[in-house]
Formats: sequence, structure tokens, C-alpha cells
Amino acid sequence: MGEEPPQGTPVGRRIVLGLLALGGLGIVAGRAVSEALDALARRDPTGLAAALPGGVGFRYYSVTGEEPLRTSADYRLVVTGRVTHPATYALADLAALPQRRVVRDFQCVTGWRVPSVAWTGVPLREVVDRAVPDGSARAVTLRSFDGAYTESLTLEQARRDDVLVATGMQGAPLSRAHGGPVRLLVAPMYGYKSLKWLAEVEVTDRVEAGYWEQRGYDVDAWVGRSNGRRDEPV
Ligand SMILES: Nc1nc2c(c(=O)[nH]1)N[C@H]1C(S)=C(S)[C@@H](COP(=O)(O)O)O[C@H]1N2
Ligand SMILES: [Mo]
Repeated sequence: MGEEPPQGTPVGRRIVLGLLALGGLGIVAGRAVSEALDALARRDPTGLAAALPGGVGFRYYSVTGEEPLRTSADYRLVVTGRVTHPATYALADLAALPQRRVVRDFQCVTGWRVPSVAWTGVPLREVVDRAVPDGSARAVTLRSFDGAYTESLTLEQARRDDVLVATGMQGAPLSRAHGGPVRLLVAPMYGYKSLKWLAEVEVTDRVEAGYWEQRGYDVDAWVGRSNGRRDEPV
């Protein structure tokens, strides 16, 4: 790994959702409790919530140290670049496209992993292919409305079933802290590929290294097969 772990600035504190320990309680109870823990952790600048039972959980990351805001009313996703039909999607437009649910462990390259996270949203290929990539198209660059974070995928990776323009997580709308109203989910790769606060998909003629890749991390970030790590693949 590089000298600088890709954890950005945790937004305020470390957070444990405790979903593992609560797995037996069922989805509804688990979600209610995780929301309570979430609220607790957000009020807890000391980070003591990280010591709650449950062992593993999400940490909230933002390289800018901020949580940028787009309301569900003013959110827009633009699809640009080497396409013949550039498009702009409001949240309702995304909701009208084919939806998909992906349940997968979520793992950061620094080592933490959250088991069996349920995501919902539109496969990225739906918005890419609706824009009709031209003959020069090879990849996509993703941009965040935080103004700093970027990511990229090959066109082939972007068309996978487990790569989503995600609007939901654990049965609820995606929270602002987790990148809402819309983030990218690249389920088979380390967390840094899953860009939060997604604003733009630009179709490009080559892969452009993203924020963390410019700082030494692998562009192809398959869990267990990159960054010199030996994690269980997801
Ligand atoms: N815009 C933005 N997206 C981001 C990051 C970030 O700092 N800014 N951090 C990445 C990293 S390193 C991880 S592990 C995940 C963490 O997702 P979470 O904050 O929802 O836990 O978001 C990824 N996407
Ligand atoms: Mo990460």
C-alpha cells in the first residue's frame, strides 16, 4: 500500500453500525437499530460509538472533510463525453429506469469489511448505454459533487451487473453521509472505487486514474486480487 491510506478524513468519527450482531433480528429490526446507532455515533464526536459491540462497520469517508449536499429535488446526474445522446437525470428519472438489488460484503482497502450490505439502484450500464457510446468509447470517468473525488472504470467493468448507480442502502434511501442521494457501488472492488455523491459519468476513450489511484492505489481494485492484499474475494 502507499504511504497514505485511502481513508480521507473520517467525517467526525468512526462509526459502528452493529449489523453483524443484529443479523438474527431480521431486516426491519436491524435497520431500526442501525439507524439508532448511526444517530448515536453522529452525536458522539469522541468516537466512543466505535467501541459499541458489533466489531465491524462502515467508516464514513470524505477526502474533502465535508458532506456535500444535494437534496432529492435539486439532484442531477449528467452523462457526457464520447456518446451520441448525452443525458441528464433527476432522481425520479433514475427511479423510472430498471432497478437492481446487490447484496455483497463492502470492504475498504485499509481492512474493514461490512458483511452482506444490500444496495439498490440502477445498473450503471443502463445510463451508459442509453447515452449510446460512440466508436471511440473505452471507459468512464465518474465525478463527485464534492468537487474533488474522481473514479474510473473500463466500459466492460461499467457494464457489470454488480456495478450500480445506487440510491438505496439497507432498505432505506441512501443517506447523505454514505454518498446520497446517489453514489456509485462497484461491489467486486475495494471501497474507494464506490464514489460517493455521484454527479457525472463521462464516457472516455481511456481509463483516467481516479483520486486514490493518482496517490498509488490500483486502478483495477478487485477485492483479494489487488493492492497486494489477500482478502477473501467478494
Ligand atoms: N466522494 C467520495 N467518495 C468516496 C470516498 C471519499 O472520500 N469521497 N471514500 C471512498 C472510500 S476509501 C471508501 S472505503 C468508501 C467508504 O464509504 P462510506 O463512507 O459510505 O463508508 O467510499 C469511497 N468513496
Ligand atoms: Mo476505503
